[in-house]
Parts: sequence; C-alpha cells; structure tokens
Amino acid sequence: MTTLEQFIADRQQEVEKATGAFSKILRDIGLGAKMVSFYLRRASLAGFLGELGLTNIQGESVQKLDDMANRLFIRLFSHNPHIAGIATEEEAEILSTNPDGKYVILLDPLDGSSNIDVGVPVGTIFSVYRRLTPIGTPCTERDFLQGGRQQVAAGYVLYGTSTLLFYTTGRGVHGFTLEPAAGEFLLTYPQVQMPSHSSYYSFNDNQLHEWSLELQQYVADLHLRNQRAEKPQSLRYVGSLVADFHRNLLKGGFFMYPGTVKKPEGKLRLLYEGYPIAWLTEEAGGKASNGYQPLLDVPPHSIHQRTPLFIGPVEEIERLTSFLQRNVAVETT
Ligand code: P6P
Repeated sequence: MTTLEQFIADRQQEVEKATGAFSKILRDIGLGAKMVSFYLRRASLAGFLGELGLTNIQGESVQKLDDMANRLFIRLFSHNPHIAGIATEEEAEILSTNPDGKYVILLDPLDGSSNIDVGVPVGTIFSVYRRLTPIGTPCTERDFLQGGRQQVAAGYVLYGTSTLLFYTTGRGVHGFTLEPAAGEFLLTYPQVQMPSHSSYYSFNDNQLHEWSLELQQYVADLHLRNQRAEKPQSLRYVGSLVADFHRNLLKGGFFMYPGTVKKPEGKLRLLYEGYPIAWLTEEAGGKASNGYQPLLDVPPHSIHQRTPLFIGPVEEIERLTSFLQRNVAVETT
C-alpha cells in the first residue's frame, strides 16, 4: 500500500537535490485531481454540466467543468511557492505566480470535457519544466517553450471508472489509483510498459478524405492486414485523448490525430497534450511522432501551438511513418 506521497518521497532524490520542491508540485497535482474527481462525479446533481457561455483562446465553447478545473488548479498552483508560472489550455497568456519558484507547469485542466454530459471518461494532462529565467523574476514564455525533452515530469489523471494518476520523471511510468476510503492515491501500476503489439487503433476517420494520400494508403493497408489477421486490431475511439491513450498504453494500441489539407497542424496541442503524452509513451517503450520526427523533438514556438499526433507501439508507428515518409522520399528524389 504505497501512497503517491510515499512513492514520490522515496524517489525525490532522482529529480532534484532532495529539496522537496518537486515533490510538493506532484502532491498538489494529486490534491487537485482528488477535488476535480469529486466535482465531476456530482456534476449532473450540482448543475455543473453544459456550457459556461464563454469561448476560449482555442475558439472552443468553455464547458462549466472546464472552467471549474482550470480555476481549481490555478488556485492550487498559485499557492505553491515552488511554481513560478502556469500555462493552461483555457488561458490565452501564461500566468506568472511566484517569482521565487523554480518550476513552471503546463496543463490541459480537463481534456475531453464535451464527453462529460454522456458519462465518457475525461482527463487532466500536465507537464513540468525547471524555469530558465532567473529566480526572483517573473517567468516568461521562454520558460515554457523549452521543448519536450526538457520536461522534468509529465502525466495525466483519468477520471473514469476509477480515478487514476499516471506520471513519469524519466525513470519509467508509474500509475496510482485513488482509494476514496482513504482519500489517497495508491500505487497500482508500477513501471508500466506498452505492449509491443497493437490490438487497438484509435482515430476519427470523418476527415479521411482530407488526409494525405500516403496516410489514406496506410489506413487501407491497416484494413487489409485486419482482413488477413487471426486477431484483427479493433477500433476503439471515445474522443477523450486521455481515455484513448490510457487504454492503448495498457493494452497496446495506436492513436492518431493527423493534420488535414486545411489544417496541416491538426487539432491537439503540442505543449500540454503532445509532449507529456509523447514522453509517457517513450518511457513506456512506445513511439510518438508528428509523422516525420519524434514528437519530443518538434520545436515549440507558441504556447497553444498544435501538432499532428501519432502514438503507439514502435512497430506500428514505424510502419505508419514509413508510409508518410514515402511521400517525402519521392519529393526529394
Ligand atoms: P474529435 C477532446 O476535445 C480532444 O481535444 C481530445 O481529447 C480528443 O482526442 C480529440 O479532441 C477528439 O477530437 O475531432 O475526434 O472529436
């Protein structure tokens, strides 16, 4: 019965010189997760469902629960002396909080929230960096635009049939389950490894006609393989990145959200969806790509930048990118 706090305390030397600052950040993430979980499960009883009547920086209608989760995490992190600044999907600009903080955090406070009204699991995604700018000064965008391989922690909370918290600090992926009777996250999935075989495929093909010809050829190849396979891959797509990713992480499967002719950068955000999910994938033995390079190597240029996302077992992602890069090979010859 290892609690999240105990697990972090036992390993805090791995991340920093045991100052405990980093541990307090992960502890706050766990506290925020418990509180969001509580409000989500009562949303339909407490009039928390539906739209707030505002539109966020993404041009999306803000759900009441998006706003609740966003405000809750911002309030929590603003009181953490070790966090210098916060960037979230719901905030147009970065928030500078404690100039003496050593870390900055990026967050998708509630991913997939349009599914809440129909009882589909949703999640929180987080990504933590050590700041670059001098301690004692307000943080700047430079602290957030460091690139995926500079993350010091990344993870997600899945509000599903149970509330789960999975994270990595670069030494494997570890998963915890919220024990409501104790109000504690308990270690339930140590050292998670993604199965090398893909049993599921997760993508929304409503824009298939707008995908590149090479990607359409990959999809045709996938269906052809399924026709011949003893155990064909099954389609599983719930429309919540955290839920789709979590299933594929545990059971083996690939997820993609490609770009289209009209929107080559795709829909998902690089800094607080792509990078953290990509790091977890690599730490669990999988592969994450934007179709042409490892996702963690895609350079950041703005907080809300979008990216195509292809994540899953190495073999499947390499097969997929071989189709996509066939086009590049043709173009360069
Ligand atoms: P679509 C939820 O809105 C989200 O950002 C991700 O959680 C999810 O994977 C994706 O969008 C679903 O998008 O276009 O298939 O509804």
